[in-house]
Amino acid sequence: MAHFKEVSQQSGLHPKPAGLVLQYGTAGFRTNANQLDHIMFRMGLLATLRSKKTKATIGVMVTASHNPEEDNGVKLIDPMGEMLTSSWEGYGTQLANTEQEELLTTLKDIVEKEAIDMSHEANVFVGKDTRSSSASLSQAVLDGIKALGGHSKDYGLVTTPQLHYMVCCQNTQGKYGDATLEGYYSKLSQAFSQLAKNASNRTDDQKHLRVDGANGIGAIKVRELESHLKKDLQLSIFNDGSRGKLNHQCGADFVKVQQKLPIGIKINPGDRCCSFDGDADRIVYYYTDSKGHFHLLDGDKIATLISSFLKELLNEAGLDLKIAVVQTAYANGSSTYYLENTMKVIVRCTKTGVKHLHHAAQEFDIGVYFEANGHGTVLFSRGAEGKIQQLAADTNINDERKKAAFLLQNTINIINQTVGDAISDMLLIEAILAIKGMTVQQWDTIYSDLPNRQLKVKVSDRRVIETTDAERRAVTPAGLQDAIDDLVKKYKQARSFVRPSGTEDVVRVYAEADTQENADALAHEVSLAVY
Ligand code: NG1
Ligand code: ZN
Repeated sequence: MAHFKEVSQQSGLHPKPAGLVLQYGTAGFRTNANQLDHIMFRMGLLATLRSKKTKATIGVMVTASHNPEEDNGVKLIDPMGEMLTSSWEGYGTQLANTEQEELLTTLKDIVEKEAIDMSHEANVFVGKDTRSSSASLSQAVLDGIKALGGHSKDYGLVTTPQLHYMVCCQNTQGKYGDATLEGYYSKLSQAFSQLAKNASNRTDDQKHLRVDGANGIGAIKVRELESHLKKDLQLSIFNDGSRGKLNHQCGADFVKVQQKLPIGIKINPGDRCCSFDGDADRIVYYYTDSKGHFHLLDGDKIATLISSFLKELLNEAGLDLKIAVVQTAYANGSSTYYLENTMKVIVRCTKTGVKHLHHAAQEFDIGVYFEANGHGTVLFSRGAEGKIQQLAADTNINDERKKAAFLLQNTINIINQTVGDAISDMLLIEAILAIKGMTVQQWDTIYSDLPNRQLKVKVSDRRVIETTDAERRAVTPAGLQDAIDDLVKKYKQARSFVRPSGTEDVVRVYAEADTQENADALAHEVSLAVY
């Protein structure tokens, strides 16, 4: 077929370094940017096949999120704006690793196995982050799409969640919104302004939020959003890319893991601040107190704030909908305890990786999911959305129920349900704090985090560690879990687990205990047991 000939010719311009093996992991492909040109071309091919197979628009995002500037990566987005289905991740790995001369055979194998009608047209949306390598790498994706005869739309610089949003809008014929940046900003900012109407007498201080943009795409996009927000929210943007390096001593991952302020931010005690990561799909909040101590409000605190807000609204609206919070093993033990025992909501724990949380959240009327690192969103089932819309349209209900239904309706509109979105989460958090008249310190006191520590350990082959029970226990190598159990017994309120990272060549160690010293000591001892 003509297209295969074109692929054969074009792939020569994006040759694979012989012997290089990479895997489609929890966040697609991610490694040093200079190893990725052939991967990008081939992911353009894969996205085109996926589009022909699903008869829908597919997304390809070029980013390495919180990784250093020298890295890059790519992930595919499925028709409803969700991550690429697991059954196709294997094709991604196959295509990535097949040597140059075998590329057509591998491609044809996939076409045959999936019974893809190659005459069907293909549409692919492409986006990229601000890394210096992203321009040429996204061009390689576009080349791959073109070689297989697919149509592409290049959104250029966008956040990861913005591209997910565009794909979903496109495939739902605009029901979710317009597949444009303007559409995205207007939908979110209008919902914010409706919610903010329910906040009384906010001072300028209360409206003021400091944002660390990680020197990445989020800084550019939050500035674009600003002009849509009018005076409802005032943003001071730091690390906007004009001086510093992407993710270097700043951004959500740095703040969460180091538990300290990012570089380049000017704050006074009590000021409310947040940090985005390099592709703006994660957010964490923080402040310093009068003694200069740093306080972090991570994904767990965010999930608690959002789920308690939603639960109160459901009560006020008189709606009987099942709400659950989905976490991973990294969730602070105090948050799980608070959610289960004080708030009495259902809590689920899944493996690390947003797609696992997303799937678990889909099982409930309302599923709030957040990784402790600040990646998360809220999913409303179709039935739940229907009931909320119906109630909002009902003229025979009292004012309290009417108001709750109105707030729920706008909460749905402010949320990007396709994936965790720093901008959308930021607006929802700001709206909740405003409506509740709550300061960041009051939010922080909902529960106290158990002191914790995360460490990375370099080992020769991290894959020797296999885990079970949502990654909370290691089954191999033999004896490792027993050693961890023995160490944990030495400390109070302690918990620890290890797992191989899906995005870096390291083993991650997590520990929590009654004091920071003990959490640090436990994490250190467990990392010695991993060697
Ligand atoms: P790995 O490297 O598999 O731990 C990290 C994050 C995940 C997820 C992915 C994708 C932690 C401990 N892990 O995965 O939660 O966000 O990156 O970006 O934060
Ligand atoms: Zn990210």
